[in-house]
Amino acid sequence: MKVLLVDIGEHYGKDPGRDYIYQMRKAEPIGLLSLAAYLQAAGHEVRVVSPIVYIYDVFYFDPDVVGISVMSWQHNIALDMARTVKVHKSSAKVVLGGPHPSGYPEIVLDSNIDTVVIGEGELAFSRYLTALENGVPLKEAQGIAFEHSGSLVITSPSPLVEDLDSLPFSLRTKKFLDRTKMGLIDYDVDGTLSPRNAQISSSRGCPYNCNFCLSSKMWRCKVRFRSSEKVVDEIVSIKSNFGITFFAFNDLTFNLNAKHVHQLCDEMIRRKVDIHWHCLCNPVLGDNELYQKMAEAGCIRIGWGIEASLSLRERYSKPQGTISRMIATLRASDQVGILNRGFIMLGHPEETEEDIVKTQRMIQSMPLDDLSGRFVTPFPGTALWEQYKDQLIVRDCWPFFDFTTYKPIIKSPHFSPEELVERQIEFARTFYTSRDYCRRRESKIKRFPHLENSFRALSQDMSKKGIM
Ligand code: B12
Ligand code: SF4
Repeated sequence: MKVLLVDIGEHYGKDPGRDYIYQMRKAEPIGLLSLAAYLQAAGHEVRVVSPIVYIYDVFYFDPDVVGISVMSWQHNIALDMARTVKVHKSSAKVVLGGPHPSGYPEIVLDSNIDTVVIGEGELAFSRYLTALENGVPLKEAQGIAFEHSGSLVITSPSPLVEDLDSLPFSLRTKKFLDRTKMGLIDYDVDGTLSPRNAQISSSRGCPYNCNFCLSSKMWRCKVRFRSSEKVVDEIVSIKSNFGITFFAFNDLTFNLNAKHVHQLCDEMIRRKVDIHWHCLCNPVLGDNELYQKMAEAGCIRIGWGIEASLSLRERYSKPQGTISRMIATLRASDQVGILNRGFIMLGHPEETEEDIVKTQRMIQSMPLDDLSGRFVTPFPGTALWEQYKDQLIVRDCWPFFDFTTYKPIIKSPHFSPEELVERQIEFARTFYTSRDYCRRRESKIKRFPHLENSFRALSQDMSKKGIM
């Protein structure tokens, strides 16, 4: 079959407000590129395109199926695209996948959408295409949602790919890699980095079930690992084919299994891959030895899910053990020269002024080099959505547009949305201008002089935005 896969990316709805805390890395649409490789290997003709050219391909590539990957903020854009596809080629099936439809399969009730694929796409989408080709009734395909007589039908879950090593490498292209861009603090760390970056996975899934996160819906709390040999084979092939030297691991909790991380790092060191990379970690896991090994293998920055370790109430009730553990972990990675970025969320409806002050104090005590401040966002499919879906601040005509984590979304009895934005800016300002932070930064540059560029770039950006 001919399958056109569309990455909505960041082309539409660019909102300057979204970038004010830090400049986000731009990445290739790795989910679609992984699907594309799998479908090609299964004999389909596949093309992955950006939204600028998709309509050209609807005419000239003439696909049987148009697949669109959707995040919540892209809800209306996906509906518009589906409508346009149907206007120009009514026989093409429109299939949505990715985080938003996985948590909000109701989107399939829109008359221009034929099917939603829920969660991991390789097996479910490929089997759906086979069912289409063979005229098998949709209800027999697993892991999908469709509309029948005005009602939503969700079929039984699709099996997950058991052996991740059996998947082909994602279909990288120069076109998508050339559009990628580093975030600020990890840009040009030692004057040799290319601003481009590639995403890579060493695992899928996360065993935890944080109330704001979609991971359990998408990957069903089941963690699967790739062998270190395969991961490094893929890194080596991307580096030699495209000259990429910076890699972003998209594992949900990279440091979940210390043995796996040690093996992977040993393999990178043994094969002298000579790259830089970053990953997302849980600050209550891992020890000095692990972070030492990661630094030796080229890790330059870790994004720490502070929220993933502490719920709002935990932050204020029994935090001491957890917070000391987090500080010890952050110190271990700080000591080997890794940049520590903390992810923190404000805007929980229970949060009071006093709570924000306490959170600030907690963050201030941690050896963090930069902060990514977000607002609590109840994505459909999460426990938080069920709790707060009736207390949202939304634009009527564009219901999910502000689901980017950069705007307050839940009505708060304590703050107006404007006040929350002010509090967030103030939070960042207090963090970056505090004596503790300035001392830490100076000490880090003294210990690791190659990081000076990164800190300078960050300070310039923060002062441009009026934060520093
Ligand atoms: C790495 C990552 C990023 C990276 C790279 C994103 C990218 N372009 O790949 C960066 C830092 C750039 C990023 C940015 C953002 N992210 Co992000 N990100 C992730 C993370 C941690 C991993 C994603 C990943 O690489 N997965 C591995 C690949 C293989 O999986 P996948 O992309 O989901 O694709 C599979 C399936 O979804 C499915 N599939 C996907 N598309 C399609 C399409 C079709 C037709 C079909 C059939 C199937 C299908 O098949 C694929 C293969 O199995 C997830 C966490 C999570 N739980 O998934 C959040 C996550 C995707 N991000 C999220 C958000 C909100 C954002 C931001 C809006 C803001 C933010 N908070 O960072 C921006 C938006 C950027 C944009 N393009 O608009 C949310 C999305 C929730 C939602 N409902 O919208 C998630 C789920 C985290 C969460 N809060 O739970 N992100
Ligand atoms: S927030 Fe992080 S730790 Fe929590 S469920 Fe999601 S991926 Fe796992």
